[in-house]
Amino acid sequence: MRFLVVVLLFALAYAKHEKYEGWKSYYVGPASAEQLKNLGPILDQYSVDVLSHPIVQREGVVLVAPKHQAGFTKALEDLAIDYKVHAENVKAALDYDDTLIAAKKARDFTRNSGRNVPYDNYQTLDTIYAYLIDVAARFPNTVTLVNPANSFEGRPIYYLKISTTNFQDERKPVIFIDGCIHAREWISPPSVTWMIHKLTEDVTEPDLLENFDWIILPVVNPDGYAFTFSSDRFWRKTRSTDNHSLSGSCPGVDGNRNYDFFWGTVGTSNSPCEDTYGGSRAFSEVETRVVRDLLHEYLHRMALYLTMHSYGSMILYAWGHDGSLSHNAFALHTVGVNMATAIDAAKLPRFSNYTVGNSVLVLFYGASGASDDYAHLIGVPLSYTYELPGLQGGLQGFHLDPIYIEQVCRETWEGIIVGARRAGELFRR
Ligand code: 0X9
Ligand code: ZN
Repeated sequence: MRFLVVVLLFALAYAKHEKYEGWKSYYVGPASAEQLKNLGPILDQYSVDVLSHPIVQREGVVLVAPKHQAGFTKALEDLAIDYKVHAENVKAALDYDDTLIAAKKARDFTRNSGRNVPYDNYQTLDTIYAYLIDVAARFPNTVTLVNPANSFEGRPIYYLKISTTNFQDERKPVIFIDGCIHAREWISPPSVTWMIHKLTEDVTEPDLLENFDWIILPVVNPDGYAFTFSSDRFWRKTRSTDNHSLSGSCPGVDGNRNYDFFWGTVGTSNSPCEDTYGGSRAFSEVETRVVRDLLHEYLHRMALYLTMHSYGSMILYAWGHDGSLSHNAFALHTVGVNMATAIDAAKLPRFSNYTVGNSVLVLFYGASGASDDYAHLIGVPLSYTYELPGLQGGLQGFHLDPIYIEQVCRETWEGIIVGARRAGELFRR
């Protein structure tokens, strides 16, 4: 019997990531703006899945299915765009990632006698939620746990309100930070939950707790996140099936194409089988409606909204559909640079410096229906997408090795400190 269980467990472990058998991943490094522009249509033509967006002179990482590999590499060669293979077999690289996660878990287990926190590894939704519930119970004077709605599949969506005055002091600016609208961007929940840690368990910047009211929503898309653990590591969307006649076989909507900002126009697909499917209408998804409602509820005093994605070490701002600049572009840029400079000063030398700018001008692709633009459109003066750091050249897997998670949390917090203080100054004025 025991033998059977072992065999079964083994079989299960090896059945994992099966979908990616034979897929390859590539570093792609456009040398000029011209090459970056030409790359866009190639990525579309070969249904390439972009894990990290290439920018000029900084390579990105993309996934390519077996049937498209020959065409894709030929197209790059024809345009003299630099590329190299990152993983010969994506399934094997994912298996390798799993061993890194398991190894760190085993090491930590002996250190902290089995207590898991969401910022020491890539943790399950249950572990993240247990932490939120625990913090709310331990810090009842400053923390309130809220479950505004459940996800499409019925999981709670949770956020924490952190405030020394229970959100009663209307003069305080509100800062709203969310994470993991894109399910596969696993570095996002640790970075966001670390902020909770820094505002509760380890307060080293008391002014941030005293002077601001915080809304922190670590996992906008719990269904998608759970699915990346159970079935498909690279799942990006929600898991809804009520958008389209094809949604039964192709579930989910790209949450960051579902907001009512030039919805359905640029860098988005109207096919539910695509990763950037925008949904049947703006705010078709309960998950994006939760974020929308929070933005509106506290809009009159919301100074800063951040949505944490990965990866690429970038801080991006409006307008993300056409590259035009908002009236607040100067403040957006200077505060963005201030945050990036603080992070760069705290980062490890092997991580890239942050790039700051309008998202179209940095990424060379427009995307409508994103949360950063929607927040800014309705009046949040400072609204940004963070693309957190990711894989560094030379590593074999796709996750940032979990040994670097805490580093990313710490350096990102340095950016938040500066961003919050600058937002506070601007808001008061
Ligand atoms: O494409 C996205 O949604 C974001 N990149 S990601 O790799 N995390 O998917 C970038 C969004 C930038 N913001 C806007 N285009 N408004
Ligand atoms: Zn993302």
